[in-house]
Amino acid sequence: MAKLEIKVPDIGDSSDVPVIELLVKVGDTVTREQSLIVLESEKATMEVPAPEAGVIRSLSIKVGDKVSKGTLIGEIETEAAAAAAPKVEPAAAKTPSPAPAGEPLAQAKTEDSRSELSQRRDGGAKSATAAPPSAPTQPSPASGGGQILEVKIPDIGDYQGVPVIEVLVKDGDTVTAEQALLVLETDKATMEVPSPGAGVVQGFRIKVGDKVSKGDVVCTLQGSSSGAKESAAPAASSPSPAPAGEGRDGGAKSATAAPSSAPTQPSTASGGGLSEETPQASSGKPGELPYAGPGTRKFARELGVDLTKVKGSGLRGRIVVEDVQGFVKQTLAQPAAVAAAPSGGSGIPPIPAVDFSLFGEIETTPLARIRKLSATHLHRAWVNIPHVTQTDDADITELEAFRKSASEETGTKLTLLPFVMKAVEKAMQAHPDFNTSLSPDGASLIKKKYLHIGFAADTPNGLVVPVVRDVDKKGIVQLANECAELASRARDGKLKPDEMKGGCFSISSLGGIGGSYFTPIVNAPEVAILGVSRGVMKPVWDGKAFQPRLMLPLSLSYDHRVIDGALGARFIVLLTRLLGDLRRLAL
Ligand code: CAO
Repeated sequence: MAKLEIKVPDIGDSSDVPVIELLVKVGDTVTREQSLIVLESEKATMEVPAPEAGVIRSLSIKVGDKVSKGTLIGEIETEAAAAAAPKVEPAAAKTPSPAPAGEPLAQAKTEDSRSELSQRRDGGAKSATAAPPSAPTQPSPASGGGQILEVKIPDIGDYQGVPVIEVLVKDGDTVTAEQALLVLETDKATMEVPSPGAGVVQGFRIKVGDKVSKGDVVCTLQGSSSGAKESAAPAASSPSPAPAGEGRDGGAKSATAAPSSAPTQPSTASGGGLSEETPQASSGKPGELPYAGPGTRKFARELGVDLTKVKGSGLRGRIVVEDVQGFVKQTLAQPAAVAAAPSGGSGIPPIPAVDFSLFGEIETTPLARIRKLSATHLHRAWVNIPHVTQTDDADITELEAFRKSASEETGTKLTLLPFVMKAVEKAMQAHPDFNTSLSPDGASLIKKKYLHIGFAADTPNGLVVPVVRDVDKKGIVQLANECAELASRARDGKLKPDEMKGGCFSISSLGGIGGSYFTPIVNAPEVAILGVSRGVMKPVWDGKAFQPRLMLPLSLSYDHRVIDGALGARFIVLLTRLLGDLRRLAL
């Protein structure tokens, strides 16, 4: 068993980088490469992994501390470390630890980077031949003045095939130097690739999900007069994560360095190889992108969570895994709330809650089940169906006289409802589009070869719609009896569920109560509903004089996806004729 010091590895030019998250505590058993802490510089979010598997014996830093290369993070007790200790020396040399051998390696690495980068820059600025594949840009003269820069994926260490998780620009976009073009994500780091200069994006060839490596062409930038130089300057001052790739190369070159060297590099450094003078893949918060670490991003992606909608609770609003979990819980809870709520959903802001007790005494009573169900049903129909309501008056003077005498003759109480029901049935036969439903995908019309009509019944527990079957096969007296019987059982709450299903059309009769026209809501998936109001005596001009006539206000609402205005008007005109002329109704 041996204790191994864990130190902050080479994090490029950055120093005093804040620790924003501790992912382990003393006593935790960790695996090799497991992330221990999260650092965040201006441009990079970096996770520092464990150099070996073992037990965390001490932690010397806390959230908010500022660390630089070589800062002691803590100690890990590991048998592997003890066994490997002699071999690891070169690895330690690669780490940013104060080990004497470490510095030369770290320096060499930095120098390598610089020399490679200056080559790139020289190549970019002076000649295309000098530009190696890793060069991010290849300026060439543009016909319209300025330069055409070929933007490539910069050195992202020895990582190959890094997934693109976000594309931030498209062809034709004008970008400024340093503006993020796309975001890459390794398992440990999120990196943005900024534009090497100002110009217009052309030939953008990367899409989300593509896997990219150093040197892959991203796009060209047209009209960039300052080109690579323009981008190089600001990059120089930006913190550049350590070149893990090279670090790993170093590890590979040195047999003794073995794997232990790599973990001491911040994993963000997988975006390494970045220099002060090149457009670089920088990790971390990319402009308007949600502020979250790679682990959180991965977690969010697995759940299909859009991080832009999640509020971060971490330091400076950083989104952490718990925020994503909370968002998912809240989202899952919403549909139930929306279904139960009288408003909300469909992107429509809900009606704000009001504390009515501020204005006087109140009493809150839970809604009856039927009322809650019909609220949901009506709301759904109102929101989903484009309603049109067409009104007209039917002259029922003769019908009313007949209704009264027939009631006496038959001994059956004949209200207006069965007459209206029969008239509706005849109008539906004439206009079969009223006896249809739209398929759920809205792509076809389902024609029904039966004709059942429901009627709205007002009950103490709320509105129900019993359905009279095969109206076309029944006479007025039978319809009157069935309506009375169904209405009576509806009021007593004794309707069977099946007796409220299968309707092709609905009638809502408020004539017994009063009022004139109204806007009935289509009883989906039916396509139309007739509102009947109270018949009143009105003076009607017969061409010679005003005559007192009993006029019945009718309000026909229909689904405009299925029934157009002309058909709606034809239907209601036919209905008034049928109700106005008993002979037609008898046909
Ligand atoms: N014009 C004038 N008088 C009318 C009339 C009309 N349009 N409709 C009914 N009447 C009269 C009836 O003839 C009856 O009078 P008498 O007792 O003198 O004969 C009286 O009003 C009561 O009739 P009714 O309403 O009890 O009977 P009905 O068959 O016409 O209606 C029913 C039955 C179940 C439809 C009705 O009782 C009912 O519940 N209506 C409310 C429907 C409703 O709430 N719709 C709204 C749905 S959307 O929220």
